[in-house]
Amino acid sequence: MTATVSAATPPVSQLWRNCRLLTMMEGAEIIEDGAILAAGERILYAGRATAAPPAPYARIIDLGGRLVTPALIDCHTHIVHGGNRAREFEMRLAGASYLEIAQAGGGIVSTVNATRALSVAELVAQALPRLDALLSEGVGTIEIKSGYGLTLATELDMLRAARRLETLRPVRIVTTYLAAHALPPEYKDRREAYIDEVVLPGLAAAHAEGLVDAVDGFCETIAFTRDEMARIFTRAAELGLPVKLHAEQLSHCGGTRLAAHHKALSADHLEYIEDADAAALAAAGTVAVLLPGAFYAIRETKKPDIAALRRHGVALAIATDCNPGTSPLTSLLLAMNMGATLFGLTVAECLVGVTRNAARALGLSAETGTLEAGKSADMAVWDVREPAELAYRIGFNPLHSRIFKGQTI
Ligand code: DI6
Ligand code: FE
Repeated sequence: MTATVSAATPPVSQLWRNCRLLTMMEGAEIIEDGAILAAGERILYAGRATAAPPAPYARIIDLGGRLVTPALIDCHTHIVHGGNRAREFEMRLAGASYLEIAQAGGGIVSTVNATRALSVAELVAQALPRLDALLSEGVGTIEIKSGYGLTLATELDMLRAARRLETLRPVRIVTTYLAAHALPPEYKDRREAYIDEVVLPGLAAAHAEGLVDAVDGFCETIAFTRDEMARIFTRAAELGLPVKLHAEQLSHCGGTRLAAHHKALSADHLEYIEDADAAALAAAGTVAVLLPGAFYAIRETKKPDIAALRRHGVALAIATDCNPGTSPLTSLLLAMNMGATLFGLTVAECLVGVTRNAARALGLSAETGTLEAGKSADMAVWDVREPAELAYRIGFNPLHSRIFKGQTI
C-alpha cells in the first residue's frame, strides 16, 4: 500500500443514514436503523442512527433502506499477468490432461512467457478489466501476487504494475511476492540456484523498492518443498515481512504446518488438510483462505475439511484466486456462492470471509474489514434486503454504490 497525503483542509463530515447495517464486527447483529458517520476517510461512528453523535454534518446521504456492509476484500489474487489460457481450457474439454498441456508448452509456463513479454504499462492495461470487474461488486481492497515473471526483473515489474493499479482506481492494493510459484524452465534441475539467484535477491530488491507487503509460495510436489519454503520464510522474517502460503492444494505436503510454524497471516487452498493442520492454524492465529473457484475450475473432488476448521476455531476467508490457469474468476460474489454451495459454508461465514477475516489474512484488521470507529470508511451499499442475497444469486450483481475512504464512487 502506498501512503496517501492528507489535505490541509479539515475533513468533511458525512452521515449515511436510513440503511440496514452489517458492521461485520464480532457478534454484531444486523442494525435496522443504521447510520455511519465519517470525518474525511475515517469512520467516527457506525451503529443505530438514534445513538449517532449530533449534527452538524457537512453532508447527509439517505440510503433508502438499503443494506450496507464493509467494502469487500479479495485477499488472494493473481490479476496481474499476461495473456490467458482459453486455448488450454478447450484442450482440457477435449480430454487433454494437465501434463499433456504442460508438455505442449502450456500450463503455468505459457503464462510466464506471456507475462515476461509485457512492459509494466502493458501488464497494467491487461489487469485493469479484471480489477474493474472486482470493484464493480463492491470490493475495496485487493491482494495481488507476483509469480508469473520468475526472473528478478519481471517479478519486480509485476509488483510495480500492482502498485500502479492503486494510483489508477479508488482501491487499496496489497502486494505479495510469489517468486516461489513455479520453477522456470531455465532452472530445471537447478532448484537451489533458482532460490539463491532469483527468489532471495529478488525479495531483497523488491523490498528495498517498497514493492512487497507479504511473501508467499506454492508448497506442492510440482512446485516448492517445505524446506525450500522455510528458507524463503526465514529471509522474509529478517526483512520484517509477513508470510502466507499456497498449501495442501493438490496433495498433503505439510505446508499448512510450516505456515503455522512461521505464524503466517494465512494458509490458502487447504483441500488436503488433516485435523492436526487445522489445530496448528488455530494455535498460530493463521487465517484459512478458501478458494472455491480453483476447486471448481480444476474439477477437484476433495473438499477442504470445513468441519475440522470449524471445530478448531480457525478464521475462514474466501477469495477468487483470480489467475489464468486454475481460477479465471473475477467475481467475489460468485466465490461466496461457491463457498456456500461447494464447501457448505454458511452465509455468515461467507460474509465474514470476504470482510473481517479477509482483512486479517492481509494484516489489515486495524484498517478495514468492519465498519467501526477509527477504520477507513470503505463500504458497499446493496440493492438487497437480506444478507443471504449476496451469496445466493449466481451471476447477478446487486451493488448500488461503493464508498472508498469516505468517497462515493
Ligand atoms: N495454485 C494454483 O492453483 C495456481 N497457482 C497456485 O499456486 C495455478 C497457476 C496457474 O496454473 O497459472
Ligand atoms: Fe493462488
